[in-house]
Amino acid sequence: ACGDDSGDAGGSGDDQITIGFAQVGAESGWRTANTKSIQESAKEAGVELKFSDAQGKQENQIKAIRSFITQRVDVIAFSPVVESGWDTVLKEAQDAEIPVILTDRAIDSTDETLYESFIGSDFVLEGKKAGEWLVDEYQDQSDPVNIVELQGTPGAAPANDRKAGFAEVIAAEPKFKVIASQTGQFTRTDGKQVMETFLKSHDDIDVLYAHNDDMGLGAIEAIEAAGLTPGKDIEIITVDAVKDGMTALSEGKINFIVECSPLLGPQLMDLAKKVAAGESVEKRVLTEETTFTPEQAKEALPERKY
Ligand code: GZL
Repeated sequence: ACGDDSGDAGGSGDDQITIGFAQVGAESGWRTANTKSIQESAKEAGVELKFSDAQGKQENQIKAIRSFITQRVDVIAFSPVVESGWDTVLKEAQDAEIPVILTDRAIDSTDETLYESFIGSDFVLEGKKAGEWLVDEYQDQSDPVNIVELQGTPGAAPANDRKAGFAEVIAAEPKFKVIASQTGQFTRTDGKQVMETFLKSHDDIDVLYAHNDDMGLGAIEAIEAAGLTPGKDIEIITVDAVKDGMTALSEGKINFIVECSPLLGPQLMDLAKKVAAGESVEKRVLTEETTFTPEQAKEALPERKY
C-alpha cells in the first residue's frame, strides 16, 4: 500500500524500489523473451528498472553490477553468463548492503551468502528429460545410435548441466555414442556453422541434441542444405520451446523439445520487493516447465506467450 512506512532498506521513502538488472545479451529467442518478461513485469509491479545488456561478456556484467552499486539501487539481479568469477563483485555488493538475486543461470561460488535467492530451471533435469526421450525412442534398436551435440556457451550453467544430465541418462545404454560435441554459443549462426562441419566429417549421424532451439534451427538449415530431412534422416532434440522451435516441432523438423521457461519476470519482482523490504525469501525458486512432442506443440502453439 502506498505510504506504508515498512522501513524499506534503502530506496525512496515510498514503496517504489529500484532494481539494477544485468542481462546476458540478446543471443537467442529465449533471451529476448526473458528480457521482455523482466521489463514488462517491472512496469506492472511499479518497480523502477535499470537494465544493462552485456553482449555476452562477463566483464560487462561485472561493470554493470558495479555501476548499480554506485547508483545505490535497492536490489541487484542478473543472469550470470558463466558460472565462475563472481565472488569479488558480489562481495562488493554485500559490503554495500545491496541484496543480490540470481535469475536463470547459477554461479559456482561456495559462498551462498552472496545472493538472497536463485530463480531458474534445473538444467540437469532438462538434460535428463532429453536423454530419457532418446532412450525411449530407440528402445527397440540395438545398433549404435550416433549422436552429435551442439553445446551452449562454454562455462554457462545451462551448457554444463544440460550436457551432464543427458550424458548421465544415455550412459546406461552403450549403443548411444556421442560422436561429436561442440559449442554453438546458443546462436542460430554458430549452430548452423558447427552442424555443417559435423555433416562434413560424419555421414552416419542419427541424432542431434542441441542445448537450445536456436542452435537446432540453425542446424536444420545445414541439414536441409546437405539434402537430408531434419526430423527423419537426423532426429533432433532441443531445449527452450520458444515459438520458432515449437513451429519446427509442429512441422516434424524437430522431434522433441524440453521446455525452459524464460518468463521469470513476475516471480523476480515478487522476490525483489520482499528482499528490499528485508523479508526472508526461498534460497531456490524452481521454474515450472514441461516437454513437447509434435502433437503437443500443435495444440500449445496458439496460446504460447513467447
Ligand atoms: C536457459 C538460458 C539459455 C537458453 C538459451 O535458462 O540461460 O540461454 O536455453 C539462452 O536459449 O541463450
